[in-house]
Amino acid sequence: MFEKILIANRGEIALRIHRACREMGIRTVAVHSTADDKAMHVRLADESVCIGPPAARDSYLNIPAILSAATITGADAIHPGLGFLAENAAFAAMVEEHGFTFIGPSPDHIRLMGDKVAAKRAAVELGMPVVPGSPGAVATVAEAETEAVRIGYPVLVKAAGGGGGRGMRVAPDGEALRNAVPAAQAEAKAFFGNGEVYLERYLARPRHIEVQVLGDGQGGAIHVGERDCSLQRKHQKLLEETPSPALNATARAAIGRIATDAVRKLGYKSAGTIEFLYEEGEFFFIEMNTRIQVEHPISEMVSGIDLVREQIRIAAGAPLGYRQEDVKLAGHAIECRINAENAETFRPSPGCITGYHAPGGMGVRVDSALYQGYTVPPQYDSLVAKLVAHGTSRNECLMRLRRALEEFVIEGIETTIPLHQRLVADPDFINGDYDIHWLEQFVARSR
Ligand code: MV4
Repeated sequence: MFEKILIANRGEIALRIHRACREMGIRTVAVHSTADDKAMHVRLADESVCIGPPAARDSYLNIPAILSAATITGADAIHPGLGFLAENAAFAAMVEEHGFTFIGPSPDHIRLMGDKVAAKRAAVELGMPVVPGSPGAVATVAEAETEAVRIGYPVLVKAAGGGGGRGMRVAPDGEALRNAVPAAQAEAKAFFGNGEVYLERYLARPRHIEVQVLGDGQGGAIHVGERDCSLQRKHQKLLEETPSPALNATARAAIGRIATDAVRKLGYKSAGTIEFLYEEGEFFFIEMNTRIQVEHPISEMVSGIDLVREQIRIAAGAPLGYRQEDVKLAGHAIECRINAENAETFRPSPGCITGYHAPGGMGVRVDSALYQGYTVPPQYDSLVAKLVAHGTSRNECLMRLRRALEEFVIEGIETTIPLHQRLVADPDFINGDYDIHWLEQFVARSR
């Protein structure tokens, strides 16, 4: 097992990784920008190294500085967390070339899933259902039109280098497509340095359901249930829950089986998430994320499996500590993402935390790097806390969540807590009756 891990991240996820390391008896190295010298992840780590100025590109994305920090502190392994360098295949390769272990999948798997056209082709070969679409990238408007007629309008033009919703365009007819293709190609080229675009049938009102998987690259593969991540706005998730209110036991077992079969065939080694759109009883693969995700705690709450510990064990060469029949999913869990933003305008609200009290009690977990007197810097993501509730039923989970939202005190900055309070009181939400577009309407009418 590793003796020392460098955590190449900040905020709540850096803390989350530190906690897993501590429990495993592994020492930790924090890295930080000059804006983060008083951050909780730096305070808790055994050692810390300043790796640059506030701008992420000069610090948390500064590969030479991170590798130097690992060298001078004698770390064995590097955990990238999420965001920043977590899905950078070149970084993963460099980490290994410098003699450290990358706590994540192989560079080849990161690269494969980063190219959405290649990922979709792989998904088909792995036996996963995909959205009907062009077999690969479309090079010209003429080719796109031929494909669109075959697929049927409306179609969605997507960027191969994209993901997370950037560079997508809906084309309801041929005329729209003739504009959408060159526009999407230009945008994709400018944004991702890859101008390739492909077409899919546009699903009007799907839910976004993702399956948490673990693979050990030695034939071991499990899933830890699904998460319903449909409650999002501008591709930013607000609240996630597991199990999905939309699935019955048969559908759940089917999608879990499809995901684990794919992970095993791929020889995938680490934690990952396979994303699907779900509409009218059908699943369609869209992407695979090769990192630990923000919403991983809800899967931990229903399974009792420490996903970060499993990532570390697997990276150290251990086989998976669980077989599928050992995975018992119990009860219901919901995560509220609490951002330092105005709850109506979503304007960022960095600043000093003048008062702080986190909720606790039965079935409540808070992952946050906040403390009273800390100043939330303006340079990074606005996520400041994840409030996770667990209950034996969805209703019990919701009662605890409402109670915990009421208890939570964060003073000195604005947060999205008031929005969460409105959301958990809404009849549609209470009935589990929502799709990927529902939250936008809710925000518009609740302002
Ligand atoms: C789609 C879709 C409808 N039809 N694909 C957006 C993010 C990217 N990962 C995939 N996305 C979508 N792909 C087809 N064929 C609608 C979306 C989409 C979406 C998906 C998941 C969560 C939120 C979303 C918000 C808008 C659009």
